[in-house]
Amino acid sequence: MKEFLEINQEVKEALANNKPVVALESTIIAHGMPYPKNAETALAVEQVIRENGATPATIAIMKGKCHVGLSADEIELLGKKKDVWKVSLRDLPYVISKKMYGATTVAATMRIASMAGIKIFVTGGIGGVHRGAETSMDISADLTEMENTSVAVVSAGVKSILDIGLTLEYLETKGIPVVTYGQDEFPGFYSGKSGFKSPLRLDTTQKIAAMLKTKWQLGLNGSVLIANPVPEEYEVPADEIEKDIQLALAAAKEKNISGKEVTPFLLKYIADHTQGESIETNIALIKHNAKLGAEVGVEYTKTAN
Ligand code: PSU
Ligand code: MN
Repeated sequence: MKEFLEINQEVKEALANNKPVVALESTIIAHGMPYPKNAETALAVEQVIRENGATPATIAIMKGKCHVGLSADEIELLGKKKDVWKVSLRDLPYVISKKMYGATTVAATMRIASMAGIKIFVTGGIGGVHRGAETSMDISADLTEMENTSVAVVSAGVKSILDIGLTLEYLETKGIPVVTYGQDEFPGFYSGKSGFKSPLRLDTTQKIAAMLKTKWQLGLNGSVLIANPVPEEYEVPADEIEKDIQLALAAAKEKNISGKEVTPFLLKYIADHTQGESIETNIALIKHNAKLGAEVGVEYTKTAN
């Protein structure tokens, strides 16, 4: 495996010295947001992680290697380049062997983070069970990856382009703890509310870090979903965004969008139809997640000695 892994100096040193490292995905850069907001956001998120005492490790595939920790120029390139492959788990051997550029989803990022020895990963929202999955069978590989790989994921809940209830059921089936930070309700990505009760709640980063440590000490492999509600001042109320979600789903159906294109199509449609409001919320919540991820990372390295 080592021949495919390229960990940059800063991340290598942090890991060797048991300093907190937070992994970040790159699909959100190449396929989740328009340029230049995507690259600007990626850099700002790294900055938040640094300010909160951890080292950021943005992950992407470049020229046959899994890169852990990117330079500002590399982030800019991924944000701008047109032919960057969206890489979920199944795409890794294809994109690596063809030496292509690839932006990693939650699933692929978690796997590479785990290979590098990183325990905490921050994103905006994970993939999940799609609405209508009972006929389409569209369930993100993010969820199966979370079953297997012992990297905790900080997310603002699950975007309501998905079926939130079914996603929570799936996580339960796979034995993945879902813990919401500081409230009883599971957050709904653009909004702090989703209408679903969170399976678990913890109110301090110390308690979250202790739970991660305990889970993995028990030999229970797999992820923990740490759900972090978007701050109220950045919220878009659920009923406002629902209209656009309905339109996005109808447009996807009409255009026969399927497979890996579904999620990027829906994200772009909603961004285009909310005059950028959803993008601003997205940026705010990722930064907010980065802060929590770094804080949990700091606590985890303290307890993991
Ligand atoms: N959800 C979001 N923003 C995103 C994604 C999901 O709110 O950018 C991206 C993540 O990279 C996630 C991927 O891992 O989409 C899931 O894609 P799919 O549904 O095709 O598995
Ligand atoms: Mn899918």
